Amino acid sequence: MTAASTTATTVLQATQSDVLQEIQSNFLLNSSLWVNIALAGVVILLFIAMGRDIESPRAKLIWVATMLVPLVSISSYAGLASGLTVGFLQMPPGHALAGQEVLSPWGRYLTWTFSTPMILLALGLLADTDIASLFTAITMDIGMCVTGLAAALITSSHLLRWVFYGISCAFFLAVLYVLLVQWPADAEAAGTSEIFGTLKILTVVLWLGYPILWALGSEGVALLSVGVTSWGYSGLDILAKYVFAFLLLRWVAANEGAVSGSGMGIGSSGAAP
Ligand code: RET
Repeated sequence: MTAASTTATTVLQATQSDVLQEIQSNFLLNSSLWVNIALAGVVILLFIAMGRDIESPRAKLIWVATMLVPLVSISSYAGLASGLTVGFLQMPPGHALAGQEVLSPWGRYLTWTFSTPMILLALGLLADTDIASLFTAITMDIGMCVTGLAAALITSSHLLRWVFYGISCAFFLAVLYVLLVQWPADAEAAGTSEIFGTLKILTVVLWLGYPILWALGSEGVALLSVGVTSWGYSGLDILAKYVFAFLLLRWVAANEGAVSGSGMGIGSSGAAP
């Protein structure tokens, strides 16, 4: 090992353990992460048990997509709690914490790129929507998460942080349009409108909390501390992921016949005519 690479390794290790120390010394932040790891573990076991008798391909696909939500979550929170996906960022001039090193749990925004499409896939399959509409919702959602990650990571310009925040909100509007306008009609035709209506309201109301929290937290105007913001996200996650997924799976397990028919031919065994 050369002297240069030894130094680089030492710096990297020092940075990650610094981050870990900072997380562990902040009880509010640390507890917001570990509570979710424990909860995701319990939820994974519960969902395995709830889905064991599901047989039809479309219902199975809904179950796998729903299972992936706590699976991604436990990995995401383990990444945050270990300090791997958390870093110190120096905020640019103009930001409320300009010049300060702020702890940024950027791994959250990264892993939403994997978890939120699963939520939408499950909802789209429940509504038995068409593939173009499903593709639109999922790609717009990925766009929202990736540009939200960019907004959090930009340290070169305060203005550009908010420009990316605005782009992310524009993607979010497209997701909301699909959820509120297109899929309710599909669910009506598929005979799943009652449960879809409940899950749609839960999703829309809770998802609106995320950009509000981002704007108020240390990434945005810094009215809320890192620990309070993290508990805010953790609380929203508990409802938007675990409670949402539990309601969906409980319904699917009890009403498998209603989601076993064919529609767009994605989750169903029969090919589209
Ligand atoms: C950000 C900031 C930029 C603007 C917008 C956002 C929206 C985030 C949302 C996240 C939902 C996450 C869920 C995670 C579950 O695993 C990125 C906060 C619009 C809606 C449901």
